[in-house]
Amino acid sequence: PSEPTRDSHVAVLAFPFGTHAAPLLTVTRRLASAAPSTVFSFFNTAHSNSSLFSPGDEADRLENIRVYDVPDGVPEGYVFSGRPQEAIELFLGSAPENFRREIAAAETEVGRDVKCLLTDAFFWFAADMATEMNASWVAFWTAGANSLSAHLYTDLIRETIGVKEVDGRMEETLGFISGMEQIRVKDIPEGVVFGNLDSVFSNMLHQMGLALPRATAVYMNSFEELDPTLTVNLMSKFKRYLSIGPLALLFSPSQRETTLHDPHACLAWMEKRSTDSVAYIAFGRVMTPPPGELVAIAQGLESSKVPFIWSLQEKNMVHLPKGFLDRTREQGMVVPWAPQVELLNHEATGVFVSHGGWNSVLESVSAGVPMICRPIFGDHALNARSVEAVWEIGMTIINGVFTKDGFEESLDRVLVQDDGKKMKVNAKKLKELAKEAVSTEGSSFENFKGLLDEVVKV
Ligand code: U2F
Ligand code: KMP
Repeated sequence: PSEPTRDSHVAVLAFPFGTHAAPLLTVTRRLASAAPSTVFSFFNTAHSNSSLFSPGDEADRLENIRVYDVPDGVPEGYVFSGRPQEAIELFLGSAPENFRREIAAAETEVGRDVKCLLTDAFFWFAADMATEMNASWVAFWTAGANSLSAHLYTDLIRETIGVKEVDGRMEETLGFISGMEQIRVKDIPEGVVFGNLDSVFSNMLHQMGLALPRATAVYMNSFEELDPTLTVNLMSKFKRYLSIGPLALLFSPSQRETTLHDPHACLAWMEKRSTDSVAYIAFGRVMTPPPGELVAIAQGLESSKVPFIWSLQEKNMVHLPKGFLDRTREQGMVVPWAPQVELLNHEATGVFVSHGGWNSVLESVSAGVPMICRPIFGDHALNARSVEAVWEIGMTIINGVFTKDGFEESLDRVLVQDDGKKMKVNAKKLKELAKEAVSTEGSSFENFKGLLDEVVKV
């Protein structure tokens, strides 16, 4: 049987680390179901693909999404030295040529030239690729407006603040960028004015900031009303700037792409807890606080007696104090993976203790849950600063890192004190704005139509 005719062909290029590929796939699925006659070829490493698509999932796949594996760039027999970002650097080193080759193969298979590159915004080289291919470039920034702005304005920030010798200027604010008045120099991701400015990763972010104004459209998992001033600012910098989130609200739990995965029965456990009482703790996929801080979290939980669900990778459980799991069997549970969105939306959840990764922040906003943030790297400190000082829906952990007393005091502030009540009220207000944004004729609803238009037009 011959393939049905397709009007267009979109190549989707995923960044296979952190929580980047999953939201890109979510958006691809939405676009593909809205444009059934367009083919979407999804390029990602085999490793990342295997975490996105479970083997029995085949039936779930849309007919117009084709999934391709691209090499991870690790040479045969390569021995990892353990440097941070080593895997990312190897991947990026060969990504442009690998993507080019796989796209050419897909064009032959589908029988249509690619007319649009829909990529993670990190892939700044897609600007040139799109020009060569006579295709459009639509870029997905998977984090928030503040961090996007930090990379877009990197040269301006460097000229204004200086580079490297910035120790004395850490508390200064970025009043010279409209919408970043509350952000301090110390909140900016490393590699902009401090840290290693010459790493592959820092260079990628800098090049990205220079290339994105060439994109046909830049879109984000956020909503305009969350950062109204920055939205206006960024709209003036890009050809088209589209906030289409929160993605977590675009799909009711039953419609979400993954069938609910709750092997440890966290949700059943929640049923027995009272309203706003539980601390949900999780730190994303990339890094966990060091062992000493995991101990401090455990001690703080035990002495505060706050009921908890703690999502902690299996390999880190050895760091928990002796007997902790036994002693807290009634108080809470430690699980290697939790249904985060569903837990945040459960009325028993009172606080989200997080590293401040963008997906987590927006999921907390969407659920109206206040946060305690312990930033680890990249955009976390910017997100934590917005949570604390811009939206006032939470706080950065007292002392900047987990200590037993600081954690206990932070939990008390959010769960018990008047301060925490204000955070909750503000979080609920943002949740309402988020719901409006994704409802019919809301800003994100309209922006999604704009995105669809940019992606499928031939
Ligand atoms: C990178 O993000 P991370 O993986 O560090 O963290 P998040 O953006 O917070 O995303 C974590 C996701 O994993 C889900 C959770 C989020 O969607 O709901 N999850 C879950 O379902 N169950 C669990 O037990 C634990 C997590 C990067 F590190 C950040 O700096 C960036 O902001 C981010 C986006 O670019 O990508
Ligand atoms: C590994 C990762 C990420 C990272 C650093 C790593 C990642 C990510 C970011 C990031 C950096 C600056 C930003 C926003 C995000 O950094 O996934 O402004 O998104 O070592 O996986």
